[in-house]
Amino acid sequence: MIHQPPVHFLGKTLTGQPVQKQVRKLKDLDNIFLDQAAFSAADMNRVVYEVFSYLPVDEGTEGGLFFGMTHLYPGTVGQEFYMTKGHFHTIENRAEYYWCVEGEGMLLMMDKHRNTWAEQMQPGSLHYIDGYTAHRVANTGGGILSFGACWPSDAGHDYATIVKNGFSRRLLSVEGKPALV
Ligand code: S6P
Ligand code: ZN
Repeated sequence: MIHQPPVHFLGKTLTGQPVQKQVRKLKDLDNIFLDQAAFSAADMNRVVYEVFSYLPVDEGTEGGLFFGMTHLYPGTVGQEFYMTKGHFHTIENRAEYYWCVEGEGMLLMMDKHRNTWAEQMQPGSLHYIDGYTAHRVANTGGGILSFGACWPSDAGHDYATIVKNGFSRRLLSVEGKPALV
């Protein structure tokens, strides 16, 4: 028997069933940015990023894989670039791949000892995120930043640790250029 694939990956996005679309607005990113005054003054309904995920098995299934495309819009809050919330995986040893399709960005990673480093994202860059490593992406360019992700279906997302403690370093826009401080 020959089957049509249920989901199509069209350049930058996914179509078909079951694709889940998630929209994160500024109001969903409370306690993420450093400059709380700039954050409060901003439009809370501003869309910061959209994620299209293909979840072919139930969340929590051991041995399966999920696939996602994230579109992160350009912008800043105070001196910080628009960025994803960032997370550890709930099953901490679960790894992930990110790869950049369009735009310019920075992948921030932080290990369990709170050492933080960054990798530059540009079209074609492939990023291996080891287990036990928090990950967050910032859009450092003037256009949209689109990247793919592939992660184990039982990884889960621990956002709370990042909301509470943040990353140990921040990516700031200093004279328009990214600086990890
Ligand atoms: C899932 C994977 C990505 C992110 C997406 C948004 O493990 O890392 O699909 O969910 O880039 O980032 P965040 O931190 O809001 O989940
Ligand atoms: Zn992840």
